[in-house]
Amino acid sequence: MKTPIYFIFTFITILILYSCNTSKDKNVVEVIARDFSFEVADEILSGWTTFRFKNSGHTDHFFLLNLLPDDISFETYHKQVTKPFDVVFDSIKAGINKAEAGAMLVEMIPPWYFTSVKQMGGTGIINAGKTAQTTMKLKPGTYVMECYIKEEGVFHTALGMIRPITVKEEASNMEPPKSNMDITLTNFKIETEGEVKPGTNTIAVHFKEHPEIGLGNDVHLIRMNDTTDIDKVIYWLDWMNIEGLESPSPVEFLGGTQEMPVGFTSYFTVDLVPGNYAWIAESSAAKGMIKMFKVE
Ligand SMILES: [Cu+2]
Repeated sequence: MKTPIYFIFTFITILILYSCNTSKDKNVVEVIARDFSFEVADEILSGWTTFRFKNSGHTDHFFLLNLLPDDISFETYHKQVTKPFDVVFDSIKAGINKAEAGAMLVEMIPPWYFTSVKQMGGTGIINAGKTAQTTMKLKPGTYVMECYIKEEGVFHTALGMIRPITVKEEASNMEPPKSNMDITLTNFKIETEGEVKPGTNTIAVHFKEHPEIGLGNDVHLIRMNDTTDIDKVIYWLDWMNIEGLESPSPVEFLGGTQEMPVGFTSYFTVDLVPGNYAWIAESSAAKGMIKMFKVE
């Protein structure tokens, strides 16, 4: 006959196995943004990964992940891709126009950047003190984590917010999260299906199209108030403008997702209270990629 001790022992064993399995299934990477660096593990698992991004700085930050081709090192990327952006922005400050700046970038940046570097997501912009959460599927490789908000006309990358991260062959068992709303990004539209509600929301973002030139499509979430000037926000999101991406931002930023390749989906989680909001894309807000909505 089975004694009560037997049942208690079985119950505890099941509980331990269940908790081990649950922690194995959750692949959460903590990232802390400071002014101006990222605190994060050097190596992380591949597969579905949730990034919890805490902005512990005094200014706006985000992160994006670029997957490097196998034969390109972080140092090469930093020297040949990141530095030219500093040079080009200095030239914009000195008076060249956007078309000239675009041509200068194409000339300075090696062709492998345009053909072989893949943007693999990241969080939208968040203000100081906030936390953002995003989930995406990553394959093994060397990634660059960066933030290019500006501080007195200097990109955060130039101040230290850039670093390599190795995504290992060893994969997580994690499944993608369940979402209560879907966003599809096309040229040049933000299409939504489902609704957000007060409380915690998980939004799936599907990348269906990207512009042929310039930055790809991404989406940020902003909360507006009576004094929000949306034209100012659109202007601010263009890094080629002198005050573009210069902290502090002209509106409250609550996260979102950075670009991923066509066919990919990323997820992000946000806590919302009633108010007026908008989905907005960094590069193409001026072309119509903005969608206002209310949370009631
Ligand atoms: Cu930053």
